[in-house]
Amino acid sequence: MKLTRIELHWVRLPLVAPFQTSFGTEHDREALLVKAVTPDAVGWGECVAMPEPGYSAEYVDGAADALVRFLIPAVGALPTVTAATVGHALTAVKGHPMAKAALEIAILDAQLRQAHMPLAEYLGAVRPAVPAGVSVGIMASIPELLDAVDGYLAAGYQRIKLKIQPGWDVAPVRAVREHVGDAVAVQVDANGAYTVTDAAHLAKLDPFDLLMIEQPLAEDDLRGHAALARRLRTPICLDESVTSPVRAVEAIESGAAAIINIKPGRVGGYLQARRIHDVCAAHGVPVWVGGMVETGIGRAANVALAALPNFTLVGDVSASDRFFARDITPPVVMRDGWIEVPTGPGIGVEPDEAALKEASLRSTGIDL
Ligand code: NPQ
Ligand code: MG
Repeated sequence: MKLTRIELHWVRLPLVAPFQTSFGTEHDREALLVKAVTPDAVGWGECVAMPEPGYSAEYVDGAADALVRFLIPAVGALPTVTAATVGHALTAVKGHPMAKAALEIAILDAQLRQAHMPLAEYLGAVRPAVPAGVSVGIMASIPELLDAVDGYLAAGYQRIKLKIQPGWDVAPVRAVREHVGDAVAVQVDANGAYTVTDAAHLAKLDPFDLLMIEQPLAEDDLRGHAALARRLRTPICLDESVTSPVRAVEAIESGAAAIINIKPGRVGGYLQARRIHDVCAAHGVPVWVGGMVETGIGRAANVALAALPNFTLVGDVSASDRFFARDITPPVVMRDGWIEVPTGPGIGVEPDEAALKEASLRSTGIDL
């Protein structure tokens, strides 16, 4: 396949409600979309970096700079390109996994559209639909939190994830467990807001029968997570810490993680995400697909990934309307708590011209 042009599109979508996590409060989603143009097809990818480096070191304009100056020229220099060779061509550039992932999936989408093959089929999906889970932000009060949870359960979500931080942990989790009863699947995510000295405090979450506690400690603290795991009954899931298949094995073998959250952006792409899925399966460790408040572009691709066999836990795979009144693609929808895996070629969706125009902040194109 010959790449003729790459475009970057900066977009901003208002959120239906503010989304607060331990690293900040978002009122809208600013994202970067990558369009790969070939003589026979175009493909789309989404860079999940946020405007500020709060979740990880990457941020939108840094990712765009890395793409324009290093990553796009590196794939542009290839005589011919397929998605399976993109990763190798980009290894000379250190870091920037979210930027790399966006470029790779845009190229893969173009390639699969040309081949009339859905992304799910290419990745090895084994189910036609995936269960929908929802991530619930930190709220101003417990009654507000219970209202939000009630709304998501009424909508059909099969699993609730509560964002926690010091000062918003035991009391809201207790309140939710008492409110929803024992049958509802609940887990929590701290985005690294605690330290290992909080072990006794975090053990107070044990009575609430949580599926897991996600990333309680800092990204680089595998030893701390292993030590914490010995103090908790609640299983530990790692998100930010797992940046590669090697890191996944380290996390598993050190006892730091019993479960792994896989986000294609965090690990450098859907192919790397599949490798982590495979290595976790080989270790008997279940995985689930994380979310980064994606537009329909990234969301549709995540649904395809979640259909692989070892994605046995419910992911942060929500309908578009969890976050956006108007997505830039036809919305990803949930029916009876399930989201259908796209069956069209490539990622199965593309931006709606008018919606993209409305959300657009700016764009640039590089002819190759
Ligand atoms: C997580 N996601 O699992 C994250 C991180 C996160 C769905 O909880 C705007 C854009 C706000 C991306 C908040 C979920 C965000 C974001 C949180 C990503 O850690
Ligand atoms: Mg997380």
